[in-house]
Amino acid sequence: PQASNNVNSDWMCDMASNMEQFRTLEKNDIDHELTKNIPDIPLFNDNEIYGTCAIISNAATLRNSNLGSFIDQHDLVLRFNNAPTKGYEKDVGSKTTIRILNSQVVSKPQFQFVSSPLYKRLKLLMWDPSNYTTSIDEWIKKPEHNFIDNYVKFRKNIPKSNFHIVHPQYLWRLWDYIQDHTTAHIRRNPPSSGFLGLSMLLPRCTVVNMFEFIPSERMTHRCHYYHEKIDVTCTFGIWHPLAAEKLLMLAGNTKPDQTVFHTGFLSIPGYKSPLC
Ligand code: NCC
Repeated sequence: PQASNNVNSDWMCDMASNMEQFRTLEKNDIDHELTKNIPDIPLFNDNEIYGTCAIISNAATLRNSNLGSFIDQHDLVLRFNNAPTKGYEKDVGSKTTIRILNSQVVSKPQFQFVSSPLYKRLKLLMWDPSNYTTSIDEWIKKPEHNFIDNYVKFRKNIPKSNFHIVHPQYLWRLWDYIQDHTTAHIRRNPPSSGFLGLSMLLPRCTVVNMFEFIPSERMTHRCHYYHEKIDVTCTFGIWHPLAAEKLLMLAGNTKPDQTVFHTGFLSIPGYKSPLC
């Protein structure tokens, strides 16, 4: 097919104008050891704009996709958590500009966050869930996962690292946005790292290509491309409002079905797009 599907980028343009701006924790948000260690440099400079951006899900359907060299051609590549590239280059590429990590990855010993080479020489952004009504003071006293020691350790080991933390209340503004654009009631749990990545990149990229967020014909019950574990909730959601996120992504997509379901990616125009 040549033409695009029914392009409905209304939600995406609405996101541009109606959603609170992506926000990371700042030094003066709270007086705490954590915020003292936030880098002086921002995650992105104001004028840091990219042409093509790729967001690589951790989905098992990436296996045998052969998308690696196409992914590596993007100006910016975003990956998640502990997803490896080594050994999987043919399918997922090798370039990584930024990683979004949930606080389990930063805190749990199994991920060896402070020592692993996976988290070096790239931008890092982490998030930790809070309750909808929790203040930032309450959250910092009792985060969901105790990531603070490892955050501080990492920052002290590598003072030049560009490693920021999502403002916990921003996650709830993003959740509000999803609920406001979804007919069904969604669970009151923060959006997944994938949707957070989209909201972070839409203002910075001319186009955001999202790989295997909508499962392609390689659909499997396995969870991740780098594990054999069977868990279909990774794809359809159990804790995050994952299905609602994916329907919004699909609503903003400009690519034909062939690209989404056969090749394995969808494409969302960035904020500066003339479509808005
Ligand atoms: O699995 P996860 O997600 O690391 O995947 C990153 C993003 O890719 C998209 N995804 C993933 C698998 C799949 N089959 N389909 C997908 O669409 C999702 O958008 C997802 O956000 C996370 O979001 O941080 C998450 O992290 C994992 C886990 O903590 C890490 O992988 C580290 O092991 C969570 N799983 C558990 O806690 C058991 C998952 O709920 C969310």
